[in-house]
Amino acid sequence: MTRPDAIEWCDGSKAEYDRLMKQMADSGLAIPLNPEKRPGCYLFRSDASDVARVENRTYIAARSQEEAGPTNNWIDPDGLKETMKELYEGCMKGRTMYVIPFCMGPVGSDIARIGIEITDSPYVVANMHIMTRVGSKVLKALGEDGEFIPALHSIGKPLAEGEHDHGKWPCAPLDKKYISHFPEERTIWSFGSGYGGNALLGKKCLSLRIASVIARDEGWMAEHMLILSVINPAGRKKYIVAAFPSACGKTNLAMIIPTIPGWKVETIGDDIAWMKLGRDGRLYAINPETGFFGVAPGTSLESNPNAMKSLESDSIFTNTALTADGDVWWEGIGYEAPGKLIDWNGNEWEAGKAEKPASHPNARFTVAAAKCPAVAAEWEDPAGVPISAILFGGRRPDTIPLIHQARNWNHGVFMGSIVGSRITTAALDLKAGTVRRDPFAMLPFCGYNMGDYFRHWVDLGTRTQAGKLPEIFYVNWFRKTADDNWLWPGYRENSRVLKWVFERCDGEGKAEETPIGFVPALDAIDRPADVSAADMAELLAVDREGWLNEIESIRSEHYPKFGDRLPEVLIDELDGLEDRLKKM
Ligand code: SAT
Ligand code: MN
Repeated sequence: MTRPDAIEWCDGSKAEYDRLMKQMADSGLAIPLNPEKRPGCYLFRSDASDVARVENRTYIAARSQEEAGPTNNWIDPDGLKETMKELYEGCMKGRTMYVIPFCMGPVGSDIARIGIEITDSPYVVANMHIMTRVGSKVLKALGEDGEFIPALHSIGKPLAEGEHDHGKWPCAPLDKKYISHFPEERTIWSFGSGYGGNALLGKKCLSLRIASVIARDEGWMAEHMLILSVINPAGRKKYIVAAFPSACGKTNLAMIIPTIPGWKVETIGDDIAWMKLGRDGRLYAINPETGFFGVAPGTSLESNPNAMKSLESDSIFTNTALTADGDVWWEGIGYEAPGKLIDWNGNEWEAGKAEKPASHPNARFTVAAAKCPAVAAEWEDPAGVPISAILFGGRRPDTIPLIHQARNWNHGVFMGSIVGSRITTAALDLKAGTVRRDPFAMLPFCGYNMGDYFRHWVDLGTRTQAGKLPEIFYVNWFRKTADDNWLWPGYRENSRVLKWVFERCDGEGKAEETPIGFVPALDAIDRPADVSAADMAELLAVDREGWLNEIESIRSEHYPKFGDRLPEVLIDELDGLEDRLKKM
């Protein structure tokens, strides 16, 4: 159908990676960075139309619209296939088709899944090498009749006889981009984009949208969560997963260096967790990926030293700025731009003179997890790590305290279902100041009806003994004072909150029972130097009026979206919360 000039099977070797990188550097698509500054690193600049995931071009093409549910773009699968087949017809002419056998999760783990991505983008192959396990070892595990998830990808820019890209990022125009999922067939078809989650099909497409459907059918969880371990001064270790909407610092938390003496955090993953009940009744998590595809702007030695150290070599940068001496630079890297730069569009850029940022706000780095100084020794354990706590969170300047703990499992599921961030600039259909709900941080990533997904979470709570389930918490690093200053310093100081979570999972840690759940006692969390006792009281207070407004917004705007698919127990949780608050 796609009629490539040549077909290459990817073996996942370093030689293959180096050969493709050299080929892309020779053609002008990749810019090798200065080997004295960033050995083994390359910079790519994408087309201006191809800089992020395209949610309005992302489809869940289930058999029925009801199956896709109220939060997904649904499209009839038969019609979509016809449209896309026309686009795919001859779309790889003049290019090489790469066949990438890849595995999400450690090869041989009983929770791992194999996919085969077919792509005409050598950039995708290189990124898949870092983000997944690619090649011969996967084919061997697949054997003659193993199961795999087919994932077809094309950048959608065939070349005519004698035509060349001339170093320009090839892709199709926005109205021809399709990121399509066929959940019943467990198949992915992507066309027209070469960027991130649109093109690296092992990530959001397979490990979240398709995997969430498989997980529902098989009784496990595919979640948009980081995984970390907290180690106390006595050397005891507990594992925590956390789901936050985008722009809440998931990667920073995953790699945090605690400010509290004697405490340590190690990284297992920064984006996706697959979780399954173990034979002992506890919930075990693996990170299906092998790398980090993180947002570069804002990443600095201050905000995330472990990421910065990981990026010293052997990394791919996309849409960052280039310095005169062949290094990368981005807004928030922690130092001034060293002289004139080349911006992400390839134009000259000078600090103070340019109107736009030098790097795109969604500029990315791709780097192997193994390069992170904080990576846990057990990060690839095929059995996964036992989870003690689940954190939900969002960007909420008011109402939601710094942290509170769920009363029980269903209350925790309720917390997950109301996750959201307050938006500061009006966007799409929302006014500035409203809360954009992003339940479980899965809004763009749940491959089926989200009401059924809530029920899947409720069901998990009935499948093991209560004492074995993780404790559930809601965190909010983003509280502000009435005059718009941060109440909490965030970043590394968030480790103080992780310490309280650790203690609560041990049945320790001082807490008060309130209408919204358990809240730390005023002296339970050691205060950072710039947080006063009064600040702490404000951070931990139960804002009765704020919560009653919150309940009203959930009851009238959020929950009705899910119709009769909304589990009854979540309404019970909402009613119970309201009753307790009214008695306060
Ligand atoms: O582009 S990705 O989907 O990998 C990252 C993101 O947008 O969350
Ligand atoms: Mn993500």
